This record gives sequence, structure tokens and C-alpha cells, in this order.
Amino acid sequence: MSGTHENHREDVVGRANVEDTPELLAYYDELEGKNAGALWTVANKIEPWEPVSQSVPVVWRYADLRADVLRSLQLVTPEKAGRRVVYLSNPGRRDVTAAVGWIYAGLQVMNPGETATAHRHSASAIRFIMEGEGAYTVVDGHKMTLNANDFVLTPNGTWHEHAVEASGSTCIWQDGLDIPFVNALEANFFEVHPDLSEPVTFPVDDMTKTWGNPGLTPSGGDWSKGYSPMFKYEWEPTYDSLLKYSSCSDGSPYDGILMEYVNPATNGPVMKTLGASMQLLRAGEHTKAHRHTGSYLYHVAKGAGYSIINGKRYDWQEKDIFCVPSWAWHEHVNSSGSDDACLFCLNDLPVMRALGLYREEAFDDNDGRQII
Ligand code: GTQ
Repeated sequence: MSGTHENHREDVVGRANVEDTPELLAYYDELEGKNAGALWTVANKIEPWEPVSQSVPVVWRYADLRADVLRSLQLVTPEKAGRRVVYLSNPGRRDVTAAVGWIYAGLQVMNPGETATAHRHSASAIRFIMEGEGAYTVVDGHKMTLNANDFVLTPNGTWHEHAVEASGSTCIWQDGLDIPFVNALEANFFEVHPDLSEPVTFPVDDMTKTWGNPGLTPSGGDWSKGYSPMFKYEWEPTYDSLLKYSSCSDGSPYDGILMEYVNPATNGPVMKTLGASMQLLRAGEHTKAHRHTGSYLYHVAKGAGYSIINGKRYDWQEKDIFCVPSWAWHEHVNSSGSDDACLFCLNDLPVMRALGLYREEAFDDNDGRQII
């Protein structure tokens, strides 16, 4: 069918700018019939001048979603659903079930005494605990007890199982996975544990007790897997570290006091595909705008404020989740004059850095952009 071809022309030297003619349209038809195409019709689209994100900035307000998450307790069992999760859907990324870029996220809820079937997959995952008592995750036989704002890893290929102790209360946490990314690479496998449950074979919380001591590493400690051996990063030492750092540093004008969670065996990211950080914004702090490649999903661990993303204001408060798409200008504001605010951030920076795709730019009010 002639005339249905896309033709992305730009009147700029070095860019494709070929006008349609009946002869060319016939030629495009011919190529299409042979599963081929003329690059100059699509070149400007597939090689944009700078990253073009399909994701749009979104704030998922906990006050709006919490009742829906709790309602799922009445609607489905973990046995039937596998995992009882309300996922976060970016309007620009519905086709790949992403919250932003290639990152999936959801809010999982469990009642006391419930367990989700043990499983493993090629996707890497994190949990960030939001509310409730008695939640735990077992990763390859290591049981982690979980409290609010604790951050847990379930790295790719590890068996994992989530549950809430019978003595606990209803728990909600954020899941974050690289599912869309692994699917884009067409490399995702999933397995249900043959026993449906996995045994706890190590002392409770052993990985954090072994690897999570400040400035100290276990003598002879041997760890060469591609992810952090510290499966759980607790909130209190994290917050304490931010306070200590902020007592002696101004941090970054673009990020405030930002610390990255690291693999203590390498000082590198916690997993190969997903990185995470916790950022403290001091009372009244307003960071300077910048942008970078990579997709960022923020979870408000403490406080309230707003972010300006590509010139638009997005208000947030504790337990809200919001995203900053790749290459979007952003600045964060702590609107309290007396309390600090903390933003947990899940991102794909390890991928960007490993592939040499990380790039950052500062916004300069006097025009001009400055690569930093
Ligand atoms: O518990 O590993 O929200 O595999 C989505 C997919 C959680 C999990 C989700 C998953 C998980």
C-alpha cells in the first residue's frame, strides 16, 4: 500500500531529508514486501539527537493507592495470584509493564500467616518495606526480618519467598524489578520452587550481620557473586549515615546528601542491573536542576516536598512513589523548614555505567548547559 510509509525528514545537514516521490514510494513498498526498508525514512527517528523517553513523570500517591492495595486482600489469595501485587503503570510504558523506563514496580500486600510461593527468575528484585510488622523474606536460605524503610535484595537467580509471621500485622512493601529490561533482552526465565517453599538454612539476618558492619569486612570473607552479599540494608544505619555525612559535608548542589547502597565486597552497585541510593534533603533544601541518562524511581522514605520535572511541579509526601524518566530535567525541594526529607531511589545506573551510556548535564540559568 503506497502512502502508508513513515518518513521522518529533518532539514539539517547530515540528517535524512528525502522527499517522497511516486517512484520512491513504490520502492519502499517493494522493500517492505521483502522485510526490508530504506534507512533514510526512519533514521531521524531511530537516532534522535538526544534520548527520547517514552515514560512520563508520575506520582503514585500512597493515600490514593493504599485502600486499593488493601482491597486485594479480599479479592485474591497469594496461592491463586502467585503474588498479591498492585503494579505501577506508567502511561507511556503500559506495553512493557514498566513504572519508568525498563523498571517494573508494584505494591505487595500480605496478611499475617500468609506466604507466597518460593520462586526464582532471571529478573533482579528489591523490596522497600512500607508498613506492618513481621514481614520476612528468605533468599537462598537466608531469612531477613523486615521493618519499615528496610531495603532488601532478591538478586537474579536466587530462590526467594516472602511471608508475614502469624504474630505480625498486614504488611505492604514496594517491589522493584528489572523485568521489562530482562524481557527486552528476551532472557527471562521463571521457576517455581519444587517444594513451593524454601528452608531457612542460615541464622536469621546473618548476611547483614556479617557484611553490614561499617568499615569492617569479615576476615577471609569470600564473595564473588555478581550481587551484594548484604541482602538487607536497614533503615536506621542508613539514616544515621546520612546524618553523619551531612554534619560534615554540603553534599552535592544537584542531589543534596546522597549515598549509594553498595556491595560491600566490591564497593560497586548492589546488583548488576539495579542500583539504589538514599538521599537526604535538609530542611528547606532546593537542589539545582540537572539531568542524566537512566531511569529513576523515587520512594519518599521520610518527609514531604516536591520535585520539578521538565518544568512541572510534582508534590510528594511520605510513602509516595514518583519517577524521573531518562534525560528529564529535575530538581528536588524539601518544603519543610524544620525537618529533613529522605528519598530512596531505585535506578538502572549500573546498566548505564557498565555499557558506557551514562551522561549527565547541569542546567545553567544563564542558558547554556554544562556537561558535568
Ligand atoms: O516477588 O519476585 O511485584 O517476581 C513482581 C514479580 C514481585 C517477586 C513482583 C515478581 C515479584
